[in-house]
Amino acid sequence: MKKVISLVLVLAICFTMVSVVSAKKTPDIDIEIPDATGYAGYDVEVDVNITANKGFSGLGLSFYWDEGLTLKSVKNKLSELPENYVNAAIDTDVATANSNGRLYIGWAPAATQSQVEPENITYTGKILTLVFTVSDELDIDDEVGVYAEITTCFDNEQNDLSNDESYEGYVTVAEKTFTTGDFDGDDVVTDADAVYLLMYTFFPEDYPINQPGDFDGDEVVTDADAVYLLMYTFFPDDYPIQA
Ligand SMILES: [Ca+2]
Ligand SMILES: [Ca+2]
Repeated sequence: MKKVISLVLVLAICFTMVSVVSAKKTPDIDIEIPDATGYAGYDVEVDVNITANKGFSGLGLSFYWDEGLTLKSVKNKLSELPENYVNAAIDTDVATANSNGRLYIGWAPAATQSQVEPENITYTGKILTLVFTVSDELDIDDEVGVYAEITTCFDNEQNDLSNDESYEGYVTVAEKTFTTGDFDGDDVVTDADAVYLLMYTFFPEDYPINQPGDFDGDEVVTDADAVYLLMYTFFPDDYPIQA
């Protein structure tokens, strides 16, 4: 009989534990900053993803980062907002963010249209990409952090969805093993590399690139960069590429 009772107890404990574990609440809002690999003196892209989202009508994020990273630009992926939203990320002033050591980004219903009840945004996925320049004073294997906090988050009934979490991702400095401009990996920069980069712009999965491909400095990799690289092969002095 004792054995039966202990068995029942054990089972009861197990069930309790299972229910405690399964009752662990999914956060109303959650974000992640995946780790990235960078090269000293080069730009590195750090993504910010929303991984859980109950549905918000306002969201404010605050970012800061370790010395060794300088914010260069913010690429905003949360562009398809409902009509009555403003997108504060577009107004981000990178110079101010660098001098303050903080970047604030927010999304909220536009004040002028506040009579229209805002929809809740339930988007999950990449919301923005922070582009940093990695200091050329950093050494291989150095790790520099990018940190985020949710400063405000609410839904269209003004329920507070924010939390006290802080999120972090790290850029690890790797040894630069590529020759700048050499996309096909034969160690010399030729028109074949410009063609490779052009193919990348059409079929990125079939033509993966081993290094940053933005040569004209507009922060996106397009056919213009392939043309720039081609011009470099003819006129390297007029079309310099980062060594
Ligand atoms: Ca090559
Ligand atoms: Ca470009």
